[in-house]
Amino acid sequence: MSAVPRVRVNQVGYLTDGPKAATLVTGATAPVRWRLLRDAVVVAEGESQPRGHDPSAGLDVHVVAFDDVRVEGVGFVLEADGATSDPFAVGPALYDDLRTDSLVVFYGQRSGVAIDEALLGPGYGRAAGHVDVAPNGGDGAVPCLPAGHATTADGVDLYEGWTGGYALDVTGGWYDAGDQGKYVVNGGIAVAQLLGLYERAVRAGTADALGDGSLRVPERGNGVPDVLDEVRWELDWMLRMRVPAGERYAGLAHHKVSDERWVPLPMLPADDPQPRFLHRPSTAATLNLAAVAAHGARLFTEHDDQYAALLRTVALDAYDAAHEYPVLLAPDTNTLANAGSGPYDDTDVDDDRLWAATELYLTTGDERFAADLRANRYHVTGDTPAFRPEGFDWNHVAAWSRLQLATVASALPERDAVRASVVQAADALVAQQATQPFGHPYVPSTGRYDWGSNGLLLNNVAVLAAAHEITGDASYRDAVLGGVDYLFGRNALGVSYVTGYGTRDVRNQHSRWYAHQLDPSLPHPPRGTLSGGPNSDCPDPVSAALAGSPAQCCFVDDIGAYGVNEMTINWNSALAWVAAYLAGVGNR
Ligand code: 9MR
Repeated sequence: MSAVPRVRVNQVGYLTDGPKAATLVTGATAPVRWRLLRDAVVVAEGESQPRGHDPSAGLDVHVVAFDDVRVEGVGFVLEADGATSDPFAVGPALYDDLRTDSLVVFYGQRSGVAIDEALLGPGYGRAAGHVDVAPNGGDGAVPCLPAGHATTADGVDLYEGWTGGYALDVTGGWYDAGDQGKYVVNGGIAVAQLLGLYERAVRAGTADALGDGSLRVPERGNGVPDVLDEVRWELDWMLRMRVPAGERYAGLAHHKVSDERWVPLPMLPADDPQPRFLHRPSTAATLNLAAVAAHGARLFTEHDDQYAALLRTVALDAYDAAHEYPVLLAPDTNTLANAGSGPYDDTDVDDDRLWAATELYLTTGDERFAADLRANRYHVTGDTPAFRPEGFDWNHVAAWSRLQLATVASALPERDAVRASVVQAADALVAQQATQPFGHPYVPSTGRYDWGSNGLLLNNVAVLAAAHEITGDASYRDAVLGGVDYLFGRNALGVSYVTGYGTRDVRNQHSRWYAHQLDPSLPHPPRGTLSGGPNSDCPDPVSAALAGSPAQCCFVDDIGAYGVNEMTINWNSALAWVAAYLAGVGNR
């Protein structure tokens, strides 16, 4: 591929009536002339705005704004300062495919079932993983983590004597990322965002685009919206993760099921030879279950009232169980417990509690949950900010709760205050976005980009989209559109972080089965797969070579660079939420 052009654009394109801006890398101190061309014909021209040195990119840059262009078509290029951009489109419906592609990625993460290449695409079929077929131990009867596995070198048992001593059928669910683990706490936010995008589409009148037959999933044609079918695959698994009655911690959810040791790449799920274990239950996992079961109960009512009733009961029981064990934490250990899985440790579960109370309140209208919201330090009446410039994620769900409380109909007396808090958070993001010559609303207070920065950025974008819904003010929609340009190429490296979208798209996300880089007989990740993106910590052996680089440059499209270039369900759910919004607004 040719060298990255100095004019960085959204390689997918710009919505006809949306904002349009690019970033030019140049040492020029004065404005330079730019021209927008199609088929060598000048469509528009103007002068750039010098923006000086951008520390997040380590580059001197100008902004090229061409908002007034309304001509539709493909093959536009921007020329400035002797450089020519990658080609892009201008059109009304650029994100329709992404709405479905980003969701079908979840089908490819399914565990416990063969993946049908007729659905996911040629070359994407694979045998069922973890179904008790050798060499897999399978997930049909997974034992609890052996005693001693959570004991530190100093002899501290971080599981406080818990040994479980039973086995559970935890077949199904989604693999969290490029590994073979299944984790309740990143499954939770992923389910929430898929349910949330459907719920939002219902409010916006665009749910037909997500209805039965809209996705390439095995359940298409069953009369249920396909996105709900996909969600149910994970919800059913989360239900299986509950501690059985009569056991210690009965009613809580196990934090995760994982391999004992990491397996090398590539490794198809069906070939995974590692023993698998259930890790100790946690309050966070249990509150995640309560939240998404309550949320699911609301949305499944119309399609399967028995399932909805079951989810409602599960949610209430989980909420009560979490009340009984308010701070049972999943430790971040370097013991054997975490020798084959991500820790997903979380020392603050008040936000998880806020979220569970939120969804239970929205589903039941029960005052008990409103009272719990008021007592929570993340609520509007509390003293802890729910929104952070770093974005929300699996570990910080207070902001997501606010978005839900602000947009889902309810009789909560504080609802207007919640809505105002979302708009205030969006205004802060818009102000930060204006400082960024690459136009992205992600300005961490430390200047360092976190693990999964692209997912965090997208969740900031979701706050902007919620402000659009709340106020009807189109400037928030423009902020959303400007914000996603970064993901599709308007960034320091000129890459599109979504596979299959743009000229220079990322394709080698860390995955044990989409491992084309290591074994050409295996596919790349499917279209619509997001890469986690720049991570200032450069925590893996491949990205380590980039340590100390400007934040945006801490990225490489290499399968070994798991700290900067993995794919996960919780980042793709952020992408799917925003893509569903974008497809909706683009077609109006
Ligand atoms: O997304 C997770 C990120 O927020 C954490 O900082 C990081 C380190 O604990 O782990 C990330 O999650 C990874 C998990 O631990 C293992 N599977 C892949 C996940 C994405 O890289």
